[in-house]
Amino acid sequence: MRMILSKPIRRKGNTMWRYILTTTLVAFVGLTVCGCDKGGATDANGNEKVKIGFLVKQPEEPWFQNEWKFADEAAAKYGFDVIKIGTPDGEKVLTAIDNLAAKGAKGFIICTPDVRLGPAIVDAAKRNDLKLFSVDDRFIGSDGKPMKDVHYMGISARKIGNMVGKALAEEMKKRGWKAEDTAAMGIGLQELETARERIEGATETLVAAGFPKDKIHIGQVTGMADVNNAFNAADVVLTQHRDVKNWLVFGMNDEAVLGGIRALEGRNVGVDRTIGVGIGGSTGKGDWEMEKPTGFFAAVLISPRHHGYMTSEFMYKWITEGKEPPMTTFTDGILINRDNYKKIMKEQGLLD
Ligand code: FCA
Repeated sequence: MRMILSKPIRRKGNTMWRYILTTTLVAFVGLTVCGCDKGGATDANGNEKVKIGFLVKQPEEPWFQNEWKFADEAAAKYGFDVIKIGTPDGEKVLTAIDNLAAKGAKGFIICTPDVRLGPAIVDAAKRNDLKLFSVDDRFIGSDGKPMKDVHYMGISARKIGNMVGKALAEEMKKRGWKAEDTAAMGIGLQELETARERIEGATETLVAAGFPKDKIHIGQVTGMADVNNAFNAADVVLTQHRDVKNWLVFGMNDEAVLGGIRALEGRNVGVDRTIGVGIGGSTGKGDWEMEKPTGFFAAVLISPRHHGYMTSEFMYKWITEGKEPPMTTFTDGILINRDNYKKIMKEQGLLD
């Protein structure tokens, strides 16, 4: 290029062209670097990519890893960037929101570590001019009620709980277990509305199927609903009810049920005396990958694709087209077990 340009130009002109070329080059490099400095790649047209934050309370849990994975799929389709941040406590949430704004993000999706942080998160989003979408765990306002003015996607918790109760009752019948030999244990997380509804849903369906209400024992997790905390909650229930032969186990998620099953195994109550039905699928399937069956009998598979892909898509269109997402979206589940989980999870894009 330089050669062609320099040919017809006299020396003075030549110097001038060189100057123009050099400054253009410097400006071009400068612009590119400047784009990187703001933390953003550019799209095919050289425009800076839209950035969307995705904050989750338990980044180690497969459910949340899947949400991130599907958010990335939406990002690849539409050409935006997802900034993924694990925020296990309130301080981390607020720092993350400020950081997102500093990086030029335009909005974020969050599963909060504590639903009572709702009003503080709304304030932080407003202060930083960020659009906000809550997922999985619904914010609670200062009046103690769900914040219905914050966009939200959650699972149809009661309905999914009903599916759990039905699966437990049917399998108990199939095994011919007598009511007098059997008790049920539900592991919940009291402060979480979606968890309460899941537990209530399972309980009401068990009772409707004829299971005695006074034999349904609920344990509450302290902190996050992971297997360890659920194990501890289950241990309290089992210590209070030592004389039970067979156990039905349900909970707010797979982790809660697995905690219950591990606690039972610790007391030598194994697969022949346990029916556990989870909610999630991705963590529970670990038990189905083991050669020897455990008490984890089935799970309601819920959709991280919807909660990850769709929420990010909603947010992207909100930012770029001004299209406001629906205020509330509730998603469904599918009952899976050791025999059919591979097929169904493949169909749902959750297994290769
Ligand atoms: C809550 C639970 C998760 C998952 C999600 C849909 O956030 O903690 O395990 O069930 O709802």
